[in-house]
Order: sequence, then C-alpha cells, then structure tokens
Amino acid sequence: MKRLLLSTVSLLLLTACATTSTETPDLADPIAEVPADVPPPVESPAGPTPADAKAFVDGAEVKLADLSEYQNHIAWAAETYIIHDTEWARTKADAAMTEAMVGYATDAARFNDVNADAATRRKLNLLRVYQPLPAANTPGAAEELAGVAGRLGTTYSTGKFTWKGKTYNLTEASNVMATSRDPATLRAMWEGWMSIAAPMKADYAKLAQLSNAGAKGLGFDDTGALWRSRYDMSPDAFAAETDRLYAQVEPFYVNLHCYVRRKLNEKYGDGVQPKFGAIRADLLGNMWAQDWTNIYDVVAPKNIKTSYSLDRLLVSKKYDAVKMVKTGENFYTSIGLEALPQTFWERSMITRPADREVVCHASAWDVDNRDDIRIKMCTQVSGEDFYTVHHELGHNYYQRAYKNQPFLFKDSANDGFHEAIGDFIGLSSVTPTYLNQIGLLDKVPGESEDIPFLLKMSLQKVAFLPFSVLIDRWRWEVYNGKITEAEYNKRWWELIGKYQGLSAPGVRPSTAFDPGAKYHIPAGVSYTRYFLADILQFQFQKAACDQIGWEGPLHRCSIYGERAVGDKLNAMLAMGQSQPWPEAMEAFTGQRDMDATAIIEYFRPLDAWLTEQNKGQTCGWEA
Ligand code: X8Z
Ligand code: ZN
Repeated sequence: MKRLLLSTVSLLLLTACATTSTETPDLADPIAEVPADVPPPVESPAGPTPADAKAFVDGAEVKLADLSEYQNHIAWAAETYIIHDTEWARTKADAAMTEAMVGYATDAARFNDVNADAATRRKLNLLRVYQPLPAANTPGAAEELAGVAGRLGTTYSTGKFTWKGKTYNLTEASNVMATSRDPATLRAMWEGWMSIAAPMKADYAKLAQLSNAGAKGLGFDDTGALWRSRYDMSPDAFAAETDRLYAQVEPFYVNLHCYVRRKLNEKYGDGVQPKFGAIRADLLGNMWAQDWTNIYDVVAPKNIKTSYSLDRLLVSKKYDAVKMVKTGENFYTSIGLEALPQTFWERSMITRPADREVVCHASAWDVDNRDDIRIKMCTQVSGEDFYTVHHELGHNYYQRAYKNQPFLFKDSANDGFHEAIGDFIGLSSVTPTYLNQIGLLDKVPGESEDIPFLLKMSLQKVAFLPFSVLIDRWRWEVYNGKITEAEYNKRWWELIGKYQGLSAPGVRPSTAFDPGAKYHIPAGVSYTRYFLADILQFQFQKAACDQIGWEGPLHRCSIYGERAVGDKLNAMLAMGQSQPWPEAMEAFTGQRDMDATAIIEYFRPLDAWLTEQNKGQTCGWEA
C-alpha cells in the first residue's frame, strides 16, 4: 500500500539484476506464485553462506518487482474507479504482495549471522521494514488485513455528508472551509466531514491489531516500532530525534499561534474565539487545521499591503489543471531534468472525473517501477494546488532518478526525503521573482512585501509543524497499546490540544473517530515523513542557494534554471535508498544531520516581526 502512494517502488529490474537472476518472473500470473511456491534455495550443509544470502535477495527482488508492478496496475484502477470489483481485485493483489513480503522478511532472518556483503545486508534489513502494515505469517491474515484496509480507504474516499439539503464531498466541504467566514457554516462543514469517519473506528482497531501481529512476527514490538525502524537508527533514537527537531521550531509555532489567535479574536469576538487558550480548529481555513494559508485575509497586517494573491493570478491568467502541471514540469526541466514521458500525460489523472468515485487525495506513482510515472490529483486552480503539483512531481522525479537501482533500493533515502523534494522545488516556485519570470506576476514586489510573503508561508509551513508531529504520536500510542479503542478520540484531542493548541468547535460525540477523517489514518501512511520534510526542504533550499552563491534572504532565493543544482540534486536522488540517509544528505548538502537551522533562518525576519506584534499578549495555552 505504501508504495502506491508515494514512492511506489519501481519496477523493471536493473539489467545487472535481471542477468544475475536465475528466476524468470511469471508475468502471466504473478499472484499464483508467492514465495511459498518458490523452492528454498539450496544451502551448504554448514549453514548459509554470503553467496546464499545474495542469491536469496536477488530472487526476492525479482519476485517482488513482478508482484509490485501487478499490484500497482490494479491499485491504479481501483483508485481511479472505485467499485466493488476493483476493490475486490485490489484486496487480492495487496494481500499477495503482503504475503510475499512477510514471507521474505521472515526468511531473511536465516541470514542474520551470515557475513553478507554490504548491499545484501542492507537489503536483508530493508526487507524486514519494507511492509508498513505487515500481516501475520498465517493463512488468510494478509487477505483479512487487505480487506479491512480497503474498506477504510473506500469509506474515506467516498465520504459525503448532507447539510441544509445539500450533499458535500471533501473537495466541496474544503472549499467552504477555505472561503467561508461564518462560524456556524464552518462548524457544520467541519462536523459533517468528521462524521464520515465515525463508522471507521472498529475497522481501524482491527487494522492495528492485524498489523501488530505482523510486526511482532517480524520481531518488532509493534507496528509503530517498525515504522520508527526505517531511519538507519534505533526506534527510540528516532523518536528522540523528532523531539529534538520539534523543540528547535516550537517557539516559532507558539509565536504564530499567538498572533493568529488574536486576529481571530478580533474578527469573531470572544464568543467564537476567546482571547486565551486554544484556537477553534474550524476557523483556520482547512479541514484539519494543518495549513492556515486560506485565512491570510483574516490575519494580514493592516498596514502592509500585498500586491498579489497567487490564487487570483492563476485564475486571471487563465490557468487550468494541465497548465499547472506543465508549469511544474517546466521548473524541473529548467534545472536540467528530463521532460516527463508522453505516457505521463496519457495515463495521469489530473482532475476529478465527473462520472465515478476516485481517491482524490493527491499521489505520485511509478507503476512499472521504471518509466510509467504518473500523478493522480483532483487539481483545482489555486495556489495550494499549484504547490501540490510541484510536490507530486518531486516524487516522480525521485522515482525516475533511482529507477536503475535494484528493486529494494528504489525508494528515497528516508521517507522524509521523498516528501521534501517537491516541496523544496515548491519554495522557489512561489517566489515573486519566479512568478514574474514565468509571466504570472507583472511586477516583483519590493522588500516591503517580505513580511506578508513570509506570513503566508508560515501559515503553510510553520502551522504544519505540530500537526505533522502529533499524528504519529497518536498512532504510536495506538500501536503500542497505550490507548484503547474507547480512548482513541479523547487522546487525539489531547494531542491536538498539546501540540497545536487547538480545540474542537463543540463537544465531540462518544462515537466520533476524528483521526479517521484525515486521509493518512485510514490509508495507513505514516506521517512523520511530512514533519521531516518540513525541516529537510529548508536544508535543501539553503544548500542549493549556497551552491548558486545567493546572498539575499533565503525566502527570496529561487533555483529556477540552475542546472548545476539540478545535477547535484539528481545525483542524490539517484542513490535511492542504497545508502543510509546521511550519505544522501551529505551528497547534496554537505551535512549529515537533519537540522532546523535553515527553516529558522528562512522565517527569522517574520519571527522577529511576530514577537513585536505579540508584545503585551499572553501567548501559549494550557495543554
Ligand atoms: O499527503 C500529502 C501529499 C501526498 S504525499 C499530497 N501531503 C500531506 C497532506 O496532505 O496531509 C502533502 C502535505 C502533507
Ligand atoms: Zn507526497
């Protein structure tokens, strides 16, 4: 499942791999051949040798590449045409992949004491953490898990509610959240969307139970420990690393929260948004309050004018969804990367089809694990989707760069890298200088507009930080059993209160399962990746701007047209996950640590301004 979403592992094997392999993939019927059917490799009587380990991994890569390609085609059909039958087929294909992966991951333990070569050892380790939601290695377990996961996904993607006689899907409700300034309407949209998730609660508990059984079978404490084991360090060290990074940026969030709360209080009054304490979650312009850009008009400084809005520029210059994607592609080609293949344009889903249910949550795919890259988006002409287009293409360019790696290395250095690349490009793509270069903006504003620009950016990037941390804090507790099904919602709101300083617009019903109203929860996609990406993209930006000798403020730097940066970036991307992530990071930035210094530098002028605005205020909230 995970691979579909973002970093769908790629496909056709490397020439080297294919030629060294002794096994020919049975392309006609990949499901029929799961590892149980594969005869165990013949090992020497003295126990497995390094050559046995390599042969095992080579065989696994052939089979998994084959299964993955099969699974991806079916998943694409299922996500772009949701009906009973595509869901049925997808359950089978996902189950086959899970079963195969769990089989290989279990078998990999046979080589624990073998002195395998470095690449083989890394692949053996990767096999163990590959499947984000593993099933137990028992008959029927993988299919049961795939069935529950499929139901959850469909409930989310086809979710609708009715208010005042009109039916709303997520896109429609989100558009109202973005534009309405009426608290009763906002609350209705918000509660309506949350209501679609209540029926997911029992299935979600089941999913956690099934994947935990799988994770334990592979030697992890639970699914959360498996997820935290994917960063070339121990699970505990990784949790501590995220705490460390969050502590670096938390003061910025507290400052922004303070300023935005005051503006909301001024707009709506004490009865809607009190002066102190939590911010009401439905007033922030976004269903999950993860990105507050849509309420820029509410928080804009009174005395500094802004000369443009990207939303309005796109409309006035008659952009449509395809033109937005072409514009995104043009950025990548400007730094020397190749144009997207013709099949991208033929096979992608760029807008929501009118005649059928689809999974609208944006994603990037590498269907054959080699050349068949695509995006799937329900693109609207807005600044938000302009950014998302660059985000998704970042995934596609990553996939293409590592396509010649062996199957198990076809992924990003860590999952934060996959999410960070397109966002890093996006940082340049929203600079006024670049918007002017491509003819969207007639005149580049002067320095006086830096604060409005940075305030808008912080509503996206700083507001997102606590949100992107708390999602998996909650899931880690679900997986390790700290919270039970009966406590799911209560704990969810405790964490939102603690990290984001937000509260629900009203008492939540006892049946509510609000986490399920966020895509990545029913989809089983880990979320810490986006937190890491929020930090990493600025590190990449800083490194790239240093490479071009940029001396101005970081937020004004654009790497449009900078081919040397593109070369160096692509060299990092081409490494895939063949090396521990610090190696990849060093290749592009010269640093080996994830670090928030660059995001802090980017927002420093704004933070100073916010501190000034917040003088005399009592900032913060009681968690
Ligand atoms: O899920 C996504 C992408 C696909 S990887 C559209 N994002 C997160 C979200 O929507 O919650 C990008 C920003 C964070
Ligand atoms: Zn993404």
